[in-house]
Amino acid sequence: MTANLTTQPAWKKLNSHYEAIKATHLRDLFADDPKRGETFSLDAVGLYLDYSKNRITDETLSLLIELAESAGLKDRIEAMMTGQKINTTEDRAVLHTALRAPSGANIEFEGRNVVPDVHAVLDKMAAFCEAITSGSWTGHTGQPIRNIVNVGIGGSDLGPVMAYQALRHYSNRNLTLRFVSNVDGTDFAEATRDLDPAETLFIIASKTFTTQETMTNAHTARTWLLDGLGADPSAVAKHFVALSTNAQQVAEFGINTDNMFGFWDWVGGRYSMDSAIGLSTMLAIGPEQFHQMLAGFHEMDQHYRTAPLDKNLPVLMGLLTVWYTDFFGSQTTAVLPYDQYLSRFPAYLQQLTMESNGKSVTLDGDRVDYDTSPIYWGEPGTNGQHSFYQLIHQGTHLIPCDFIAFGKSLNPIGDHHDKLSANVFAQGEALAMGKTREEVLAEGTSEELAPHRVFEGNRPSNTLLIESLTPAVLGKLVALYEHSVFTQGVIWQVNPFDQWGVELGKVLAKKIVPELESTDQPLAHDSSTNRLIQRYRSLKA
Ligand code: G6Q
Repeated sequence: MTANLTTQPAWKKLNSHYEAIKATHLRDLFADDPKRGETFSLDAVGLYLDYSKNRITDETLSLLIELAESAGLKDRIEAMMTGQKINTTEDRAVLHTALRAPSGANIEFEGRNVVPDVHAVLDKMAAFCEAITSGSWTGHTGQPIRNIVNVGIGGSDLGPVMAYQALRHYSNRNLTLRFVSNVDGTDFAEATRDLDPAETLFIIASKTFTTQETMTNAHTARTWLLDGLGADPSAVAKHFVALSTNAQQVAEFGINTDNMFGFWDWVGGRYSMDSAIGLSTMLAIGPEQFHQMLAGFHEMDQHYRTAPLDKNLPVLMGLLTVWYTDFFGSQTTAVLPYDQYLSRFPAYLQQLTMESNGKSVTLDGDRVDYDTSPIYWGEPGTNGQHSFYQLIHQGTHLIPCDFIAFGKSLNPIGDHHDKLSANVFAQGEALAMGKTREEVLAEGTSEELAPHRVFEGNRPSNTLLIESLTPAVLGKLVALYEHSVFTQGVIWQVNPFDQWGVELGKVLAKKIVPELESTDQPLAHDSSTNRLIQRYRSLKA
């Protein structure tokens, strides 16, 4: 069976509407409506979204909203936020919004209010942070902890890395934070080469506590520590803590479960940076600011749940993504933060967006006959301008861009910030308006060079303009994209919360490890894989 989305009335209307407006230029839309910049903007929960530079009209928006309504978006949001098992392929609830609910809230899952459990863990994390920063928690030799190494991968790494970079301005500079994720030994070696084991704490972050990469790095960390501290196994207790849902595996590894910070089955890996997985973030910025971040998340959750669909930031952004992906055939979306602190934000979003909606069957198992998640990518501005922006301006692909800009710099040095901000506004303007042949010729460019210097324009972008990057704002931004992804998933009828696509490679890798360790084990792969393994064996020898 194929999915029924494209046969729905709202979809069909969008199709005809697309045919009618696909040639309309943003230049004309702005010329026809001097108030467009105001009409197509939304100021909510401290974020200002200008979405006027999108190839949309009032009609586009009402049809997209109709599509969301016919998909039952409001009910799906309620189902998610009230703990229904909407992750049907894994039979799980999806309650990351409970991780940032205020302590008095009541969110029930299987008859139990989970909010007190969430806050008990947050309190335990805060007490631990206090013990580390005050120096009352010491290492095995009595020295205070100065280095924190988070060992995790995927959802147990990308959020913590991104948040640490993003909130560095607010961080305790007495602590050195490092992140080890890759099973490539280089990652561990470089992260630890200048650290003193006596002052180093490893946070083993793994929901399952069985992930090959993380367990390999965790064992290497233990060996490194014991080699450095004289092989007394009791040292592990003072230098290792675990973030996990799997107490049994944590104990088997040798970490006292008193030093384990738990979370729950209903927290997906890529939705977990605000759970115990955020311990490194809390250590860096302190419990109070971590709570401000959670409050920011919660504000966006409330907005998503209660604001009308046409005044709802994540809904608008999600629907615009559907509009470009399925009607304009856009394959990618660029996220371009004009803030160096957000340098890892696009990488973080790659997992959030693509692992969530990179699916080709619906919840019912039917094959889709439309595109799902675009490819997300990006780099901070202005650096990207000196590299790949050429393709966004004059290439053959239509690439919707999300610009993220701030009114105030956290490092207000000279006129840097005005120059930075001038660039972000200029890029949005140039992409939308372009430069016509007439304008190019009027500047004195020769006929011969003119085609090279014409900018077609009509390239869409959103601009988020925010006062400044605070912990609360980071929470809001992450929740904005989480819910935009959910909105897209609801329209596309896919399950944004499983990731079966990563399984096959993992299973095969497990099978190949012994084949690489052996020199003569017979190989039964395809001829390409067999030859690669044989060549690897001889290179290794
Ligand atoms: C995220 C994915 C995946 C996961 C990692 C780490 O949504 O499920 O990226 O986070 O595979 O898993 P563990 O935390 O169990 O080690």
